[in-house]
Amino acid sequence: MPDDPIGSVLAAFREEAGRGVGSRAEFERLKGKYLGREKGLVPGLFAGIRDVPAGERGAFGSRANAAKQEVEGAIARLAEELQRREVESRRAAQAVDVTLPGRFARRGSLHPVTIVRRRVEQIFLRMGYSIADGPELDNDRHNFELLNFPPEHPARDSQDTFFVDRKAKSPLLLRTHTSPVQIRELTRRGAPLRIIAPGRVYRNESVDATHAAVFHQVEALVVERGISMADLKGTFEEFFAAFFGRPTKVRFIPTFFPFVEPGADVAAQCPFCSGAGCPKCKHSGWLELAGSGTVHPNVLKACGVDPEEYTGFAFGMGLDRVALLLYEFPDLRLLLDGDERFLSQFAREA
Ligand code: 2NL
Repeated sequence: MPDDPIGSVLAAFREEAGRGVGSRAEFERLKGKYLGREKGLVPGLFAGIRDVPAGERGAFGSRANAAKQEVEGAIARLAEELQRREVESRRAAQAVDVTLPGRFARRGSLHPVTIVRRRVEQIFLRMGYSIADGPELDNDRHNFELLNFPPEHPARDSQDTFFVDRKAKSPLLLRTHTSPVQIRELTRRGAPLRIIAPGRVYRNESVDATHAAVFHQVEALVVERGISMADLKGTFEEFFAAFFGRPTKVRFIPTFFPFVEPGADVAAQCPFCSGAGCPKCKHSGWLELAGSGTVHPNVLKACGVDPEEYTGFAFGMGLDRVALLLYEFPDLRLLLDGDERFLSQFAREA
């Protein structure tokens, strides 16, 4: 036992603590060495009180207590200091270097068919139509039967239609037009009615640059008292004027669809050459953009509407071809490939 065990423990502690601690491990070692319950030097001082002559024990005890307080105080300050350094180094590790160049978030763009669809929707919304939606997987009844297709009509052939379940009570198929949406809407809401039904449709076609098996259309259906082909023609004139931004002549070419009578293909005077002839209209001066007609009485009846009281017109227009016309890309398949080099060229908002 040295002459002054308290003095030498304190001196050793002051020297070590004065050097500071570089890490939590060093701190724990220092704390254990001096304050450890079993082998700590400070508790050891108290154990050594046995060897102190009886008359000096009081003074020894007071000094030992003072030493203990000094060591505990210094250890607590070292712990705080260590904690502060740890927090600081975590913060530094996460810090943002504001002088680095920023990371640019890449912005998306709208699909060309979405742009065209939204423009068409806006125009018809202004004309008082509502937008209807429905399933892409539908059945023969809604896609064909209620639309006055005879049972043996060629469109019902698997050459033209993707059937999903032929054994179902009404065979399941991928809709070949959005007419079934309109059929449901007319059945549910009745007349008068003024709707458009935009959406994706499917036909079992051999795919090439100008034919797709998956494409998009907008159909329209108006059922009111006294509706005629004249209303249909006026509607197209108003629509094309808004869509092309200029007055546009409209021509009807008689044709046949089972769900309308009479039926007409709709040609708009080519807005790119004002009818003079250009590559876009294949030098004809006209663009055939839709099929249309006045709704067949059988279709009205099938939807619970009395054809003696109400008449209607309807039309269907392909959106993919309109997009191709506006943006002049070379291949319809680009619309389905999801190639960003193509898609990122279109507007970000519309
Ligand atoms: C085309 C032809 C057309 C219709 C669609 C229709 C819908 C109902 C009743 C009657 Cl619910 N008609 N739709 C009428 C005529 C033509 O589309 O060539 N589309 C691209």
